[in-house]
Amino acid sequence: MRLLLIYPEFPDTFWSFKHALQFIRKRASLPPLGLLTVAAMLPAGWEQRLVDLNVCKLTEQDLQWADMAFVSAMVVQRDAARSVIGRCRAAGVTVVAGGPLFSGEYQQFEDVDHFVLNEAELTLPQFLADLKQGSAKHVYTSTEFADTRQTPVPLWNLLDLKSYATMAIQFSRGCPYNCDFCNVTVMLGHRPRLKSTTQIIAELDALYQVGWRESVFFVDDNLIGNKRVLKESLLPALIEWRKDKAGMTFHTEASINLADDEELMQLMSRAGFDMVFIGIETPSEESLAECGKKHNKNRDLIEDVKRIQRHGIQVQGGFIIGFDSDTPSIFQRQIDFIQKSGIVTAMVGLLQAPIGTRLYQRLAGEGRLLGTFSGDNADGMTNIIPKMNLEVLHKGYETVIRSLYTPANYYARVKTFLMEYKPSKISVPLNFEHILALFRAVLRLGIVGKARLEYWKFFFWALFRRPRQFPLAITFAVYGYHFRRVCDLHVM
Ligand code: B12
Ligand code: SF4
Repeated sequence: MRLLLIYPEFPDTFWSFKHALQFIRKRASLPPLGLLTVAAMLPAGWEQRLVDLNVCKLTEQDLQWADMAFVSAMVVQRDAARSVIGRCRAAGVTVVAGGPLFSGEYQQFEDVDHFVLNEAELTLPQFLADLKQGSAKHVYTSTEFADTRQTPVPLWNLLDLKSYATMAIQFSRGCPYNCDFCNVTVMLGHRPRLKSTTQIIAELDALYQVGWRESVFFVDDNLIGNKRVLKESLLPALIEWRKDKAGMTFHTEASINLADDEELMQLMSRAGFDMVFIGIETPSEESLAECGKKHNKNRDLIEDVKRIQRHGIQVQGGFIIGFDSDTPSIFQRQIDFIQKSGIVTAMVGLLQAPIGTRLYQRLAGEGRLLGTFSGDNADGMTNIIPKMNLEVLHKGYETVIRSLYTPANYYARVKTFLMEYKPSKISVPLNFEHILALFRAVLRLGIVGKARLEYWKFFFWALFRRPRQFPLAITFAVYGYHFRRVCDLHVM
């Protein structure tokens, strides 16, 4: 069997980091971990080629070579996935589709030969067995959750490592909480399913052996879903593991109650975690109650963020506008909150209702749904009929985005963050590519860029006031450039 593993192209979005990646001459921020994991579950005799359309092209030669194509995608890649499927079909290549896009809405894709949905650990073996017998069915699905202790080490050797800014590994799936807009729990359940510490060390060893030294994203829905195992097993093992290693900082996603646990923050920092994405959502207590985000209620969210920052862990934040309880005052409240928190990477989106969520069911019952979820949380679109006047909501949203990403506000936020942040000693060593990136930033942002005055003010502030964090400061300047470009695309 000759197999193509195809990952369709992402549009130009907040998280694509497309405009920032060119500074470090990388093509994509992260690899398609789902496909690499599936690749490791296939029979040994199969020949496999990975075609990640974010880093290379799908050529006619690829299509002529292949017997079969495995396509993976999330909703934001919907259009690109259609186009890939069309090309495979036209070339007579059998198409097998899986991953979050198809698990949620496979009925919308008529041209796919076989859907192998939900977690491949559960559905792929039956497909492979039927395929061998010549009796493969159209749809394979499961309502169970997989035992991740059986998940194999992803096939890293299929990747062109040089094309990626970050690598990805996964320790757990699922989240114990129950926010009504979130489809993580719909797809992956409430009980965090963990890999063993031995599995994670084996994955990191495999990455280290292929030469990876840059950052690694633990793509868990909520890394701290099982704190006991983290504290007693994984984090001590990671601290031990990195003693004779260079580089390889970690980042992840977690809930805000990380800020309540001094020991956990300390262990994470020592293990090499320097960044965490947290769903903060809103400073409005009413809206937090409405969406069931109980763990964010009745706390000083700004102080929580700062406490995490002081442990050497940068906080990225997700924010949502358009809850039923939101009034027009929410726009300024969100701006003030984000500026004060020093959350530099603030992903602000309008409330959307993904299929299968509690929110989707409630709004369907109230006749308040408008088509499907666009797949991009930060494109200023919504598939719900909000309580607030839609025009007021759109205008207010635009004001929030524009305000947060003006050079003046953006750099002010970076400074707020750098004043609070206490970096740990673990970092990715500077290399020639990083130095070149600094020169490209000077050229693009300091000479050609429209915001060059703000750039130079910030450059010298960071150089003299925060010299140890100067590389991080320049990285933020580059991210700011990306965010401004994306804002221009989405909120004009
Ligand atoms: C890493 C990640 C990203 C990375 C993407 C990196 C990349 N190159 O893929 C980044 C940070 C860029 C990202 C961004 C976004 N993401 Co994202 N992301 C994730 C995350 C946390 C992990 C994905 C992952 O690697 N999982 C590990 C692998 C092993 O799991 P998997 O891919 O699902 O694969 C398994 C099965 O699905 C199946 N499978 C997968 N593909 C295939 C293919 C075949 C043929 C077969 C047989 C089986 C199969 O087998 C695998 C093993 O069981 C998931 C949440 C999650 N837990 O999965 C969200 C998730 C995929 N993201 C999501 C969303 C909405 C986004 C954003 C729109 C905004 C946001 N909320 O962050 C943006 C849009 C992307 C963009 N660039 O514009 C949603 C997708 C919802 C959907 N139905 O599509 C998810 C599910 C989180 C959520 N519930 O909100 N994301
Ligand atoms: S805490 Fe995050 S991952 Fe967990 S249910 Fe809420 S939004 Fe989803």
